[in-house]
Amino acid sequence: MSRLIIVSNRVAPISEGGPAAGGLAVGVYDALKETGGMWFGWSGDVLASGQPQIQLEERGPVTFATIGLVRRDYDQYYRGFSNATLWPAFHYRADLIQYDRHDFEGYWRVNEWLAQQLVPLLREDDVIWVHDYHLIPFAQALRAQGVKNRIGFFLHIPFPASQVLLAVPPHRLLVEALCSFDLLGFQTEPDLRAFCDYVVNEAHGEVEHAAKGPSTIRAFERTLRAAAYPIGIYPDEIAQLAKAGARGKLVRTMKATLHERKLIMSVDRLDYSKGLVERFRAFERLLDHAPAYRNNVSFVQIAPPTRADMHAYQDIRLQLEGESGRINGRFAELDWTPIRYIHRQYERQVLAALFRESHVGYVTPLRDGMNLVAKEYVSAQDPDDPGVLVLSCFAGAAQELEGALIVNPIDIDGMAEALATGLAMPAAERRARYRDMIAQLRENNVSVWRDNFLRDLQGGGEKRRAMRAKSARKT
Ligand code: GDG
Repeated sequence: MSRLIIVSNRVAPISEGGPAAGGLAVGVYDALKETGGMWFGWSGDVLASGQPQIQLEERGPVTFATIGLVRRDYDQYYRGFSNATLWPAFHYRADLIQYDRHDFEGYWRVNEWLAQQLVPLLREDDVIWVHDYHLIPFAQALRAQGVKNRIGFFLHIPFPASQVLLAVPPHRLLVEALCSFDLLGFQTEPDLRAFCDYVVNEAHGEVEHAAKGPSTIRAFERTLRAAAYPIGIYPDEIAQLAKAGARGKLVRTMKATLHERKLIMSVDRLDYSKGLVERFRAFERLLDHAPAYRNNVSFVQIAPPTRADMHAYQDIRLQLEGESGRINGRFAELDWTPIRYIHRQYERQVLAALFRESHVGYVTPLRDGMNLVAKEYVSAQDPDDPGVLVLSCFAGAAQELEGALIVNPIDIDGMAEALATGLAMPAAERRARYRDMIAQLRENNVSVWRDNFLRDLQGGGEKRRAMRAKSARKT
């Protein structure tokens, strides 16, 4: 069996017996343990001076290979082009795109440099799986250094419609670089369609859809394949965590403070793509239009900090602090705070238990590749008395979770109505919706996601070798 090489911007901190890692990290790490291999990426360290050196750490059949970034590379590759240009563009926020040619050059340079660091560690039959928007040029950089291995790419965030992508000045270079991979994976069919649309209409390439399996793309003098692979989680593990967490002191104390009031729960990194301001306003609209909910429902928003050294993230934080203060000032009573907005991280087990205790999971991003919180919320529910998921139509998860109350996060009244519907939904309907969604989550868990992607990546390689052998026989 070939070794698997995972390349991602950050290498997930996984330690046996240590704090539980997220589903994605666990799924990828499990695959690595089965095949043996390496996880390569940035260590998270930013060096003030000196030359970064690769650190290798062996854990059984898996090698963790990490490297620091010098300050300029961090600023240009990570804060700059990845997070100030690509992140807003790919989340349809053309108004927030910042573009600086030097940052773009830095992004490209760091990809080439990272590829150079990886090359000496590679073996001929390694299969390489690159993750996310920080590393779009990675395969092209490897190919330029003579690497012939199979290389796949999975995009965790949405792929934007062409008209939005065109706002990123080097859009053509980015798509050309994507065409150096052998297999591209997107979260959803709409993302795949957006990519194919660019290939056909902007790059004048060809797309051949298959009845089953990935589409074939011909563009920039390369042939590759692309498909949607919606990422999953391990739902039964979340259910276990939720049950165990419900017995914990923190969750019991929190429940006591509710005094039988209903609970609406949200958990998101504090990111402008997550639609938090609109969500707060829709909760306010509910209190406005349905006074019976005043002092009868509490909304808990956990929003741990992320990319806090960037202006756009400082702005959204200020905006949310303003909104939660305003709404609480308007409706709070001596014994009731309508919105508990908490700007910090909690343990996974605490989150899962809070999901289980709540009546509504309120997940309304303006755009999201998938949104694992939506899947975790459903998984954490008590099958006999489940809560209701209110889910944005712009989360990738909405393509699968048909049992959710699907809302448009721009429609404040619509979201307020969905909250009211969720809070009042009879148990039989809640159970039916839950059964539908949990079956889907079990069927498409994170192992299925990983295995489907790797099967297509490796299968593509076999097909290519057979084609090469056939043409060699002809000559
Ligand atoms: C990207 C894409 C795609 C959150 N707060 C805490 C905490 N979390 C965990 C959640 C969940 C994860 O972080 C967040 O995942 P999401 O999918 O919701 O969002 P992104 O971080 O934006 O992830 C997204 C994903 O990649 C995977 O492909 O779904 O669309 O944007 O697991 O539970 N975990 C802990 N404490 C917190 O306070 N322990």
